[in-house]
Amino acid sequence: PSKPAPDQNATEGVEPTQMLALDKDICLLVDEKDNMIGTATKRVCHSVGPDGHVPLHRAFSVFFFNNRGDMLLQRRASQKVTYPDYYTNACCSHPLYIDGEPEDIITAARRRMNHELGIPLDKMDPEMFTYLTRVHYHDPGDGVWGEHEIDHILFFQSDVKIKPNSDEISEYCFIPKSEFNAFIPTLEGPLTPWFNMIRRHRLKLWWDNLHRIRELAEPDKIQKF
Ligand code: DMA
Ligand code: MN
Repeated sequence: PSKPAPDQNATEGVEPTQMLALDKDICLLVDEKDNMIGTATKRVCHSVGPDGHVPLHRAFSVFFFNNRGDMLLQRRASQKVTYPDYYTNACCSHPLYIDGEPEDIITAARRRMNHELGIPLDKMDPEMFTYLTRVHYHDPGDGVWGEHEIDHILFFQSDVKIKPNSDEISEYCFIPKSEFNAFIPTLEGPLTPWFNMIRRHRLKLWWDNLHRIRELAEPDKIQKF
């Protein structure tokens, strides 16, 4: 039996806003050095081909800490197309192609932190974000919807009040660093592949150095763990 064509991908139970975004949002295709080489819909960028291939595109992941240094952990809503019900970092999405131009990473991060976490734009100055590094990873997901990204990693620390959007996030909590390792195995769902990769390779180093996080930035690197 052959795999469904991209426009027949299973989307039962998926909420209308998520469905619309699949064809409305235009993502940025990149090469392995993160040079933009074109554009494609969010649907195309997340459709797993018969050979397991997913088009490489640009993304971002925000790790959010309060001023005590506790980290926001969230559970993706059941209605998400990719990785529904997975536990993950505060906010992830894609810079889009808007009005004939590629959106920059911080602009995209502020737009999605506003949409997903309800943080007012004026409480997120661009300078509050630390641009840490880039991670190249591929994950075939459920075999229909997957990821293949150059993921730009951002840290954000603030005591700003959040109001999570239930279309995006079903659960959340701030977890103290000292409780993190014991807490993860108690979760009743998997971790997203990108969060798990960063957790294994970098999170401790970065979390231990929150007070001087800018010194750890390696913006020119593209890591493959
Ligand atoms: C995509 O995140 C980006 C990464 C790093 C996986 P997402 O699936 O949460 O995007 P969106 O919220 O736009 O659906
Ligand atoms: Mn993606």
